[in-house]
Amino acid sequence: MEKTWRWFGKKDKITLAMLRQIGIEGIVTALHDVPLGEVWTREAIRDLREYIEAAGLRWSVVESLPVTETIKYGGPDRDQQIEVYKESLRNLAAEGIYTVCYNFMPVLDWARTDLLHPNPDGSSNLYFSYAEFAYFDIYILKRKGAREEWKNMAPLSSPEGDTDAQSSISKTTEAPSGAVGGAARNILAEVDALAKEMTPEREHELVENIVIKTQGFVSGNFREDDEAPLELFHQLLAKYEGIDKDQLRANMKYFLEAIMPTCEECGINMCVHPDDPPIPILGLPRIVRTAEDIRWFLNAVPNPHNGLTFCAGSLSAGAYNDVVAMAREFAPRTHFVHLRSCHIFPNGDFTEASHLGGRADLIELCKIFGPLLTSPKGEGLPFRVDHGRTMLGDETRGYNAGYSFLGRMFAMAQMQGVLATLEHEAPLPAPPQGGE
Ligand code: DNO
Repeated sequence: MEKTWRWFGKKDKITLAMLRQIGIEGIVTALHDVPLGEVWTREAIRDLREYIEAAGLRWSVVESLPVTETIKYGGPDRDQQIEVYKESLRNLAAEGIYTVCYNFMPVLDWARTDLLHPNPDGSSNLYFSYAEFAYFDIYILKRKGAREEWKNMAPLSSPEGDTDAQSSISKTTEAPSGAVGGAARNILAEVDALAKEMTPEREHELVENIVIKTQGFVSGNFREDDEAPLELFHQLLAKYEGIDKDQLRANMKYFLEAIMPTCEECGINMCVHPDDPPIPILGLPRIVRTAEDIRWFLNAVPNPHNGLTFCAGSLSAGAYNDVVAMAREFAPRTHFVHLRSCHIFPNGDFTEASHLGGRADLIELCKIFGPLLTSPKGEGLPFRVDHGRTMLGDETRGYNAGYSFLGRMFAMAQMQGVLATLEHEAPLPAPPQGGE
């Protein structure tokens, strides 16, 4: 596998020179300064590519080329936005960048309620609490219908009608005795109890965590300097009125069918990132969260350029996902891998486990993905460690949430060790000579 690292551009406090020292081969990045919906010009791409190459690295993957909301909800300007997208794809390919990660999550990209959740050993992790997220939805956002939806929410239950998912819940989730069963959890009661002890500071922190600190740097809808993020939230949510799961699926299919000829022409591999967390939130449908969903979009547009970012972390946060079985099934259409693993608590809340622990079984995933090559030149399938603990002073350095240096470096070293051991046990065949 190709060892890559998500780097946030020239302003990133983690420099390319630092990454060279820790064995990174490829860079995962984006043109973070280009406003949403504008073309990525060839000049701007070339400038960043050359900067990366001058440091002895290569720009391996784009994460993300954002799909604007209008494409997701099917607004009147979606065709124009798809043309913009195609032009950016052509420009990327012309500069030699062929792997493009994106997501199809409405309004909110990834979500966490606590960005520095303390671990017993003194380091900290990202954490998702259903009750706190529901508090944000009901008491802060005051979204219409939210109370009713949370009343029926059972964090550990599988999506309706998905029998694979149902059987994997029992296989993969430990529930210590005396624990609250997910299905029986009364989230509303927890939210109301939380409301009694809530302070303005904690409310502010929740908004910061859910809207600003997690979204601001990923080229999503919200920016760090947004003065009225909640208003923007409501405006965006309103665009999705009447958009259910089937409609969102139809819009994804429309987008993929429209861009596939360009991808074929330029050799671009698209890889959608799963929904994180893999649950419907804020009354919005989420369509890349289970094996059934992934099967659906791969079959709906059965073109090898339409593929998946296998984010083991996002998938392992769903109790109904058997991550190893999914890796086996979807490896042939996987163009990019995020190595990360979650631990789900008995009540459904989850945190990010060590890269050698949790539900995802990253060692087994390395066995599955390790031997796969992405090009005739013999480059391995690109992977990056996703997130990582915040440790040993990372917290004072101003890194983006979930993107520490020492914590991620530690996780990367663990994965490098796993890969080296596997290769030692079963060496890979030499790559074909001569390239394309
Ligand atoms: C969060 C990331 C996501 C991801 C996008 C891809 O840490 O994994 O923001 O980059 O969803 O489009």
